[in-house]
Amino acid sequence: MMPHTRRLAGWLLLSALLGLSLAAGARGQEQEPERFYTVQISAVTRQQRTAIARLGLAIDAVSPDAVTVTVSQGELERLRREGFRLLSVQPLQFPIDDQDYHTYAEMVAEITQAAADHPEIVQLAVVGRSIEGRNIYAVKISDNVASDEAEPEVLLFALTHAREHLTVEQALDLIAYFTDNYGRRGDVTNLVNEREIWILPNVNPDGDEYDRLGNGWYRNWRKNRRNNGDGTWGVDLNRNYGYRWGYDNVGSSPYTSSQTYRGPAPFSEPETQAIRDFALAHPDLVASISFHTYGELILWPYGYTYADVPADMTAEDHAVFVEMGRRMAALNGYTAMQASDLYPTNGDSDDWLYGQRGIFAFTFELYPPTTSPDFYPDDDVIPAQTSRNRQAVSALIGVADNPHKVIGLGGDNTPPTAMLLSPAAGATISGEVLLQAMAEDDVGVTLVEFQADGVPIGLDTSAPYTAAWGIEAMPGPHVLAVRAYDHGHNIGLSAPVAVTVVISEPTPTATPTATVTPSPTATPTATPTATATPVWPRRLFLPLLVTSPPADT
Ligand code: GEM
Ligand code: CA
Ligand code: ZN
Ligand code: CA
Repeated sequence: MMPHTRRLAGWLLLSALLGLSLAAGARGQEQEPERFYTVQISAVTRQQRTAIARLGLAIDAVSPDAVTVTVSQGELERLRREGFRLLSVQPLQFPIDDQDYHTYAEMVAEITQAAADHPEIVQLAVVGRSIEGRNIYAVKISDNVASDEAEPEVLLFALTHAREHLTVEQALDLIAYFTDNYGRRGDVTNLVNEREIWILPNVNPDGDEYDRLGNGWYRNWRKNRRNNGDGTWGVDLNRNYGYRWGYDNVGSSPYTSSQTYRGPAPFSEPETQAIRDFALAHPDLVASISFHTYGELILWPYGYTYADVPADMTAEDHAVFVEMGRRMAALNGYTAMQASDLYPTNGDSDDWLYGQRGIFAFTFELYPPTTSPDFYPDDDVIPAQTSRNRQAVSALIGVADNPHKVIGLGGDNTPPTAMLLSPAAGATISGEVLLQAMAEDDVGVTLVEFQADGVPIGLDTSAPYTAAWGIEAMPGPHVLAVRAYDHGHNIGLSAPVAVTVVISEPTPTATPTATVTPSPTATPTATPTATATPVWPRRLFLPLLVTSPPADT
């Protein structure tokens, strides 16, 4: 057909210009990437949304009056044929500037580096292989990382869907946050000590690689890279899990060409098998988050039914999902709801993780909130849109000792009491400040964080709780306080203590007795000149205050 031939010729020329190889014959059958459109379809009722879901299209976003889908040329023609009211049709935009996104190889390099930098708390594992043989990595973050301790475990996994590249960045941000702040921030240190955090940054590496054409061009790929044997490729991994798999043809599709093709059998795909086997091998897993884009949503099970509390969910568990959804949404500004309130799915990961394993399984739909810039936001949004979720994720990890405690059903809900014993309020201190605190808890204090002016200056895990603050360079008034943590990650805050620091010769013998991790001994770039003011500190101890102010609290 003429138009097709011309399009193919155009693509070949473009490929040559961009230096792309047409190795597609070896790996796929697509000689040119299909054209895709972002389409808004008028839909006001759940029934209308369901009619759209029934087409087997992947729904990107739902607003009160429209459903946004990304469709191929052929699917667009079908929508028009079947009389759907299309509010807008836009060719998919591909940003050129994607340099900061991590390819699979760059992701592997990054997590390998994290393990090398933090060997005490980071360990890599390969939990499976993709259909094309790529490793599916898990990053374990915990104290005594080499041993499987009796600690609650949390699973965070990303890139179920190939084009949702921001989710890899989300996983990498969390890895950096939990490792780089270990021994610095009390909240992070307590979570790492008291939990086992498992982060799988890329569970669909084949799709991820396939989606990336290079030079900022993408294929808008969603599924894995299964050869369906009929000229079509890919299974929707988020329809392939074995809980009520294939429950109906609305929440997943039996057709191989569909974006929501559920595969020939439950867990037919190695990528979903890897997560299934991981969850079965880790009985301490109590909560999970599957990261997707987009919509800025927090979703909880079930997807297979509209019922809020069906027979296979307890009323208590439902109340926990609602409460944790509410708490996390308050921390990241997303909207929390039951998954099927968006649209029905069957065979998704959360339904299996909860239905089969009782795990409090959430899906986060990351930035953006609406259809622009859909799956391919510019890389400059990465820092803000991933760090935004640190506290929401931490909140889920924090209650993992017993999620039912968030609705008042058992668990450790009682915060420690904490008090700064010295220095005394109103004290004038010359040189280094030695702090001592008292903390008590019904179950047990796990960590004490010392703060000056709201910023952590020292951590201690065992009584007597002490820290030394080398603030010789910062004379003036300061407010000191103590935060104590327990196994339930409850926080007790002491009364603030105001002190004044004056300049003097520091005491050379004063050293902290015990800290979790030695304070970083970062050398300042500008050393004081020899002619500088008298009795300026001999030790160039840079307090944490200067080297690493926490980004948020
Ligand atoms: C969703 S994620 C699944 C959430 N469940 C329901 N019922 N909405 C998907 O898999 O279609 C969106 C996405 O792909 O990001
Ligand atoms: Ca541990
Ligand atoms: Zn997705
Ligand atoms: Ca307690």
